[in-house]
Amino acid sequence: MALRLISSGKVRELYDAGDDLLLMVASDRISAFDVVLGEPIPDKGRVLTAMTVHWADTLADLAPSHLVTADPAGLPQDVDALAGQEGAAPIAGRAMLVRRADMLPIECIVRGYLAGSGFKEYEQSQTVHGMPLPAGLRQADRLPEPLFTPSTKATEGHDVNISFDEAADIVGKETAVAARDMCVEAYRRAAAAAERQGIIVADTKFELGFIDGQLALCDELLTPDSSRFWPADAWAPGTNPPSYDKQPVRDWLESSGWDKQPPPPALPDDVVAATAQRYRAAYERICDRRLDDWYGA
Ligand code: PZK
Repeated sequence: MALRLISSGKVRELYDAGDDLLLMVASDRISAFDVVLGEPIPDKGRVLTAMTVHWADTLADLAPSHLVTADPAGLPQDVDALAGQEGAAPIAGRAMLVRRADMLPIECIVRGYLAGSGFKEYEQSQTVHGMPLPAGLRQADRLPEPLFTPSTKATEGHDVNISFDEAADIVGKETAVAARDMCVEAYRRAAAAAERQGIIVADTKFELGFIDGQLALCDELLTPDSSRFWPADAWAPGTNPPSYDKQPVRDWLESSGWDKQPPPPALPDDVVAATAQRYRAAYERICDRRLDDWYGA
């Protein structure tokens, strides 16, 4: 049976694998300033997949996940036909078989540090996501407690922040409470583990769904594409810390004079190589594993 494409994101594809299973394939594509660049980052798809599997395993006692397997031996036979279709790197190591879930129509974001839109809001109103915070916090400061800051999935453009009560109106109070508790605890656990490895998880986005009536972690888990990772040694409150993974791309694009409208300029080889190195280092440091030990090496 051929794998039918269900959904194509900026950097990932989702296929129907039959029997209530889906195949999620992470490409090597990279986006910056909301635009997908023309040059793939070698091994980026393997890094995202390996990290997701690492976190699904690490958090397994806290929450079930949709993951079935990333072992190429356990994937449907038809995956080999996909590589040609995508014209890209081999599928091994960047594909995950997952269980189909009834997805919650909200994004479950947890913020442990004051960054991005959270910092902008704080500057204006001393709140994050409408929640009052102590005075005197600086950009990149650690928050007193991690905050659950859900949003709705916009079909186009940026997601819209919603309050906890609005999330409860959408998914039901009981589910909203369970989602919040699961995500905040998963963030605490992952952030503490990453911190021991010298990486700050400033914030992260979870996607949850029901599988067999149980709330489960779905989608990618605590990857550079769903999280803000900062090197702890470059972290300083009052500054905007560099992104662990994408900073070479952002810096080069900023210095290129690009107006941030598509099409983006072609990335030079040295910027691609530096970025690939950062993704590899992110996996090896945060997960304390070697990328060469992951499928598809
Ligand atoms: C699901 N997405 C986002 C879009 C991607 C991913 N286990 C699941 N069951 C049902 N639906 C989804 C999942 C998961 N994960 C995830 N959309 C639907 C998405 C495009 C490409 F890889």
